[in-house]
Amino acid sequence: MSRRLAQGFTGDRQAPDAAPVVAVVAIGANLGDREATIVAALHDLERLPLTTRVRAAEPIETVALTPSGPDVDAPAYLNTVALLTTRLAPSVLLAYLQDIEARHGRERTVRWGDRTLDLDLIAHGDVRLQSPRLTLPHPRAAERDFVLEPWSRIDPDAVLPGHGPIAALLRRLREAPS
Ligand code: A4P
Ligand code: MG
Repeated sequence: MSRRLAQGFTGDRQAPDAAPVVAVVAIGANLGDREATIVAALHDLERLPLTTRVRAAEPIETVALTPSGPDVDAPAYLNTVALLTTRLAPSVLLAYLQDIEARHGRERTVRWGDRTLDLDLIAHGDVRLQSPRLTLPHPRAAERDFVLEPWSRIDPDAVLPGHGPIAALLRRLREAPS
């Protein structure tokens, strides 16, 4: 076991001999061949070190959410969620996710801009963490239908740390006036 990969760069304190945890990765794409990119990204996730299992939901088509709200004229997203069984520390996993995004042509221009691939770390076991590079759980996950819906399809009983069962979060989102 690599101590550095399990311990992280920023003191995120995953003990080197810690049991594997389930990490939740949200995947989104709204440019290029979205499906092919997502399939390739899932293969990349399967090849990560200290990671033994990757399960993903069937991708769903979603309307682009922009800083000014949902935009039906923007390219639509394919969104899915992958569950990784991993011993990688959160900060190390995030660095791998950003490397995979870059290899699939991700460019950062405007906030919430169109992208070939976005990989967000939604949760890492029950870790709660706030650092300049990484917040866990992902600060907007509880409000995101396009995260909670695919996640609930592969793990209906999942809990978002600090927010509660994702089934209840989804119900609340759908009952909220839009
Ligand atoms: N960062 C901090 N915490 C995390 C985390 N838990 N996971 C930092 C990933 N990154 C995290 O991210 C910006 C910075 O957040 C990074 O430098 C990282 O260190 P980014 O990937 O460069 O940019 P982003 O994804 O545009 O930012 P953000 O604010 O995370 O975006 P959101 O909130 O995820 O929204 N509409 C649909 N239908 N489907 C989508 O998937 N996605 C977005 C992005 C907007 N609209 C969408 C979708
Ligand atoms: Mg992102």
